[in-house]
Amino acid sequence: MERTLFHGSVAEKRAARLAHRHVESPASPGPACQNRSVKKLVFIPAWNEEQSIEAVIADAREHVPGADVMVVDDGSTDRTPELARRAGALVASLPFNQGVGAAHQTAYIYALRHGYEICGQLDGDGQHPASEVARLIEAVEEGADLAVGSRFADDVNPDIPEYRSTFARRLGQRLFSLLVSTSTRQTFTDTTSGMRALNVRAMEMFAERYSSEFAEVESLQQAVRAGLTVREVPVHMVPREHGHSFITPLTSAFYIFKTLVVLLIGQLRPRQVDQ
Ligand SMILES: Nc1nc2c(ncn2[C@@H]2O[C@H](COP(=O)(O)OP(=O)(O)OP(=O)(O)O)[C@@H](O)[C@H]2O)c(=O)[nH]1
Ligand SMILES: [Mg+2]
Repeated sequence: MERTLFHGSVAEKRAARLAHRHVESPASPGPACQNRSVKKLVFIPAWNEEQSIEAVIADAREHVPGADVMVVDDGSTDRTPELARRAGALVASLPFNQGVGAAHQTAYIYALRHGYEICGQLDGDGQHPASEVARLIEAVEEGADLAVGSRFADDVNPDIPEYRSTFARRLGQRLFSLLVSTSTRQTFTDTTSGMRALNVRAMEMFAERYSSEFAEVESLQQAVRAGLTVREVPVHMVPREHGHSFITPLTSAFYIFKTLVVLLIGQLRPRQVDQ
């Protein structure tokens, strides 16, 4: 049975827009689920990631064997959807590129409508080892509403090469961490991390309202201020092996400025709980 998720006009319009996506079944069934007690979806937002998508799907199927794997193809113009289907993933195709936040939100809506209880997410460029996403899912199973992988926290596995960011982006990340930590009264070291796991409570919130542009940073502020339990888990991430980052120094600077404005506005919204 489908759940009715959208009541507000903005959310309704967004849902209608996202509903244009086309979800196709995998070409071959995934591996046998080891733990079927909790229905899990691992999804991968992907925009022109044909060089890495098959390996990312294989990694997800290996390390989260009880989960269904879905690629949210964000209007790719390369062979990303075709290769994803061939690798055995479900494919949700957005009709045109809408930004990573819309890709995330599509997956949350899909997960809720199809009864998934936990959802894990990792990028399509191969920077997020699925074994780390499995640890985030564990954190949600242990009680977190939202678990976020942090590449800047301590206690990470020394066997995986360390992720390096540019100086400008590290500076921006420090600034976001400071602002989000102040706003939420909780310490966050990696506010732009797209490696996450969520339960139904968090998915419902983000299905209703989620920024397409400031997805990762704003969602942390939004979740904590709404009273959700958000846990940061130390993880390793690796540099991109293929393709190119969609982020340039100029877009970084502009993004930092716009995110600061969004966080300040978020700070003005009423807080739903006092911690
Ligand atoms: N940038 C961007 N990424 C998208 C979009 N839609 C889906 N994605 C996917 O979102 C993930 C994150 O994008 P990246 O450009 O790798 O962003 P990032 O990991 O923060 O940046 P890098 O560390 O430079 O790779 C990738 O899997 C993209 O394929 C979009 O519209 N813009
Ligand atoms: Mg990336």
